[in-house]
Amino acid sequence: MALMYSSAVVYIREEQNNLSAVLLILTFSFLIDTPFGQMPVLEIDGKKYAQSLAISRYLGRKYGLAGNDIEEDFEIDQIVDFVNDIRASAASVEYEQDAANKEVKHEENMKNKYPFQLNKLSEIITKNNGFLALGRLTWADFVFVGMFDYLKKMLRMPDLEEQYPIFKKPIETVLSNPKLKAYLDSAPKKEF
Ligand SMILES: N[C@@H](CCC(=O)N[C@@H](CS)C(=O)NCC(=O)O)C(=O)O
Repeated sequence: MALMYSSAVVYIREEQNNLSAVLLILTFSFLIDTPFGQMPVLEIDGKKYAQSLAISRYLGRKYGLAGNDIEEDFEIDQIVDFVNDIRASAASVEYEQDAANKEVKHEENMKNKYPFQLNKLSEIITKNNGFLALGRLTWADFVFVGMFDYLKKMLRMPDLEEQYPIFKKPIETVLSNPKLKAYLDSAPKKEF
């Protein structure tokens, strides 16, 4: 982090009066104040909570969307890790710098990874009556739905929920939560 900060300072010196340099230093100054130099960060009463899945698990436990024992918690954790594996498969393509390699990696995933991963996820959601785990609403559903637009983009499957119709169930359930709906309706729209 100190390294990031000092490189930003050097950059600023080189790019005097350059607005992007100013924005860069503001971003670094902001991130330097986070637990791991990364977003997202949740702050409650001055305490900072980092790491998206740890935050999701914490909120799930806090608000009654976790398992009732360690076996149930395990069922939630394992499906969340699996959803995160799908995200990681797609992210490894996106972060490939070489354009030709990027396409090769995408085609490999389309052939060898995504069909298995998405069919398996679809099977599990079907078995759980439209939920990710335990046949009821848990924080895993929030993780999946929160990640869904990102997944569609990264997997290059804009019709993902049409290809796997059972995915619509957790989406409908989570997004019909009145408080969440009100929040999302009033939040600024962001295109991926
Ligand atoms: N494992 C972390 C990863 C977080 C992460 O990679 N955050 C990115 C943004 S999505 C970040 O803040 N990177 C630092 C930067 O952009 O300078 C999590 O799930 O919260």
